[in-house]
Amino acid sequence: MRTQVAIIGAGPAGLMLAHLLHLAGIRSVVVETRSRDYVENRIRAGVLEHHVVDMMDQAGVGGRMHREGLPHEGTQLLFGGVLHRIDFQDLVGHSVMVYGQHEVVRDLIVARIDAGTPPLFDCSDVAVDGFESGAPQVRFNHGGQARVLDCDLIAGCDGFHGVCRPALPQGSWRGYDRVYPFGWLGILAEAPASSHELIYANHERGFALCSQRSPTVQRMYLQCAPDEDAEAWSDDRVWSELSVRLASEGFQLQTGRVFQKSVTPMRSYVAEPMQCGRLFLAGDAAHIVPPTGAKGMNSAIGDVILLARAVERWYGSGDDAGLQGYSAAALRRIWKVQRFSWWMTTLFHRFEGASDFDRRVQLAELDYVTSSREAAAALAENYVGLPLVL
Ligand code: FAS
Ligand code: PHB
Repeated sequence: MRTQVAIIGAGPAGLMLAHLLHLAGIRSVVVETRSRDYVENRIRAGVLEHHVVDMMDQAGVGGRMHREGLPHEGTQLLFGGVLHRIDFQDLVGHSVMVYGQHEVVRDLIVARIDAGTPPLFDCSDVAVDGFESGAPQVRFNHGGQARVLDCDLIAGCDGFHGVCRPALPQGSWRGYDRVYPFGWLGILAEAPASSHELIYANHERGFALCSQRSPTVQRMYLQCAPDEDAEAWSDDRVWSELSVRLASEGFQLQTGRVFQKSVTPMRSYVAEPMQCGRLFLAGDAAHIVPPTGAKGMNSAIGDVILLARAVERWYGSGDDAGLQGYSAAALRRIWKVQRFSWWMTTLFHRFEGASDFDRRVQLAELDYVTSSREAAAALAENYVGLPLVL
């Protein structure tokens, strides 16, 4: 087999990259270990930055997003039992779209199939090689057959637990890491929205987030221990804790049947550089953030927009400046995303062992952000999405 760009991973990064390259007339093959059903039903992110919304439209895959997604022009910060609105549209002239990551994945898979180049699902024993010698190769099994895919470039979009980052030569890269002492218990429930906008709550008992997936499905989160057993949380216990942490004047928690429950650990991680020879990392393969800033999927797509432009320039004119500068350009934005995600996480979560002074400073920061237009605008600018090229 031969193609121009081999893409490892059919998550948002890999699928969006394949689609953008297709629109530029560049051939690619997506190699994915899981089944189509698995990747289309993996519940993760829920908020699209305005750049991602625009890119979905420009790429011709935004139709269902506009029909089924929920535009949000602001968000609510809750502390001391009082809700404070951050008005994105008024402060920075942009909004976000509430539309599940799995929906984005579904839309992009359909686009790959319509283009006649469906991802290769259910692959195994995936290995990447030759990316330092200028003759990159991907080996894998598919349909019971050993396959070798020769290519010009490899895009490592295989997530945090993939094979591409570990394939980087020892000593050629390093990781920056922060593990948080808590996780999020996330639920999906058949219930109408409890709030017309997301609510980020700082409460003595811990963080809570009220989000949604559709007018009839709510997405809610509770700060918990990083190794919490989701099954130890009955529906009643979840609703009871959410009602305490989200309590505020005029707020009425809508409850219903919980049909999905899981615990996500919290971690910040960056691998530098994000490239080696003809191998380029994008998305969770290179960096992860705590979901407090709703940046995971958005920064993955931000990476591949940069990478697709660089690849198109290289094939179009032989100019490899974009490819050579990809990691530096992506990291300039990634580290600002890391900062914001870390800041939002420290602002809203309860840290065991925090002193009374720390707690007062946390509340003062929240008071500042909700009483200073400039501070609120800084939050809004980061939340709706920093410029793709900084
Ligand atoms: P992904 O991990 O999405 O995709 C990588 C793909 O590569 C997967 O399909 C995987 O099966 C495949 N793969 C792995 N190894 C492979 C191999 N060896 N060969 C071939 N394929 C391979 N972000 C938010 O913004 N908000 C959230 O609420 C949020 N919640 C999250 C909850 C969880 C449990 C997790 C793990 C992440 C969450 N994230 C959230 C972050 C998440 O949305 C990621 O940032 C996003 O999926 C990144 O997209 P990709 O880089 O494409 O990686
Ligand atoms: C979600 O809806 O899953 C979601 C929204 C905002 C976040 C994290 C998760 O910051």
